[in-house]
Amino acid sequence: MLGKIVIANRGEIALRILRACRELGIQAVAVHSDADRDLKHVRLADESVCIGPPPSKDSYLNIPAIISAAEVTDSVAIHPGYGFLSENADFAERVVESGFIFIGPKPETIRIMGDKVAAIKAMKEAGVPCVPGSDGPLGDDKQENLRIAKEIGYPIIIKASGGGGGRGMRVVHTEAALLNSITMTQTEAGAAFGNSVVYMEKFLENPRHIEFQVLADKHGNAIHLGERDCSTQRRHQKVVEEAPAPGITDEQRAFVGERCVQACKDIAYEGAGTFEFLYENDEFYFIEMNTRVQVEHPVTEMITGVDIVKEQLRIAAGEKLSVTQEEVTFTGHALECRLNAEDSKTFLPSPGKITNLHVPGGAGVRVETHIYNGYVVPPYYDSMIGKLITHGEDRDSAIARMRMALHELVIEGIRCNKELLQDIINDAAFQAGSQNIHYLEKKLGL
Ligand code: MV4
Repeated sequence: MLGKIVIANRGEIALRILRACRELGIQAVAVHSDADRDLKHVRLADESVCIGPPPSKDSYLNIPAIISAAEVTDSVAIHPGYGFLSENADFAERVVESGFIFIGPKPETIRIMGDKVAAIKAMKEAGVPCVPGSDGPLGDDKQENLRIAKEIGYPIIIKASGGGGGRGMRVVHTEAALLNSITMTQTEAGAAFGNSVVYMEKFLENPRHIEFQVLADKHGNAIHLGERDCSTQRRHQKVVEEAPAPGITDEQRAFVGERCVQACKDIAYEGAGTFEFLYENDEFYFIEMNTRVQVEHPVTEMITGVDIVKEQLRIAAGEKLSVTQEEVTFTGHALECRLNAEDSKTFLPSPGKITNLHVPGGAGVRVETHIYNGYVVPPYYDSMIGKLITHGEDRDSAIARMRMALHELVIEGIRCNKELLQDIINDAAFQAGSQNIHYLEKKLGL
């Protein structure tokens, strides 16, 4: 197993990674900004190193500072968590070049998946179902672009190859608007991502967002852990996630899961990964792959019993996956609510001191958070302060436990989105399941 690792992240995921290290007997180094000295995992880690001032660009995105921290602490590996440098191929490359293990896929794999055109090409070749589209970058032949769009059929969506996660996209409803929209998306993409390559897809009007979790080791073994439904989102920020996705059959799960597994083998994928799909009219369409551990990984852990972060650490150490596909079973249903330090109605961030905290508990309730009574939520970072996860024998039971967990939760001193989460959990439309990506924004009247 790994001797000592650097946790290159903050908040709940840093604590989650620290706990996995403890279970596996790995020493852990917390790196933190000046604003994060009081983070729970910093107190609990074996060692800690301050890597810079509060702004992320000077600390959690400061590549030399993080690599230096690994050097001075004699660490052997770096876990990037999610966000920050987790999907930065240049960072992964410099980690490896500096003689450390990057806990994630190979830098080349991260680079391919960050290039959406290349990612879709690789997945299509591997037999993963994709959205009908241009199957490559758009050139400057106007007639050819008009022809491709006509063949796909309007509405179409133009996406930046360097984008992803909702950045750099434009929907086009008519032929008259196409050429201008292509030019505008190219210009914006060039400015935002330093890459003006764009591609075209059929625009799906009311899809669900369903993603498959995979794990792959360095010995050519790959498995899937089923899917999560992440359709309940606002402005590309997920709010509630669940596993399994309501209404998805065992046959659909096995079919799509096996294609994801085959794709992992074809590209020699290593580590944890997520295949993102849009799901509409009983069909799955691949859109992007994430090469990191995701915020919502616990719902998959709850229904499979597989510890995804421990698997990441084992894979990085060169061990084989601890389970085979045949050993993966799906039990019950899990929900996750993201707790944000923000106003339930205005969504304005609400940093500050937590003056009173009561955390829910009981059977089937899991809380992933770094906050504690007296903790001060800093204003510099993402507003997510924790996650409530519930598991039950079926969806209704997971919902009932989430209702109770939210009722038990007390956070005072700052605003949080507990009321919004209660509104969703108590909404008949949510309870009916199979909400699509527009559900929450429509509910909020946006
Ligand atoms: C789409 C789409 C409809 N049709 N692609 C947004 C985030 C990025 N990962 C892909 N996104 C979308 N791609 C086609 N061909 C609609 C979205 C989309 C979306 C997707 C998932 C979750 C929330 C979303 C919100 C708005 C649009």
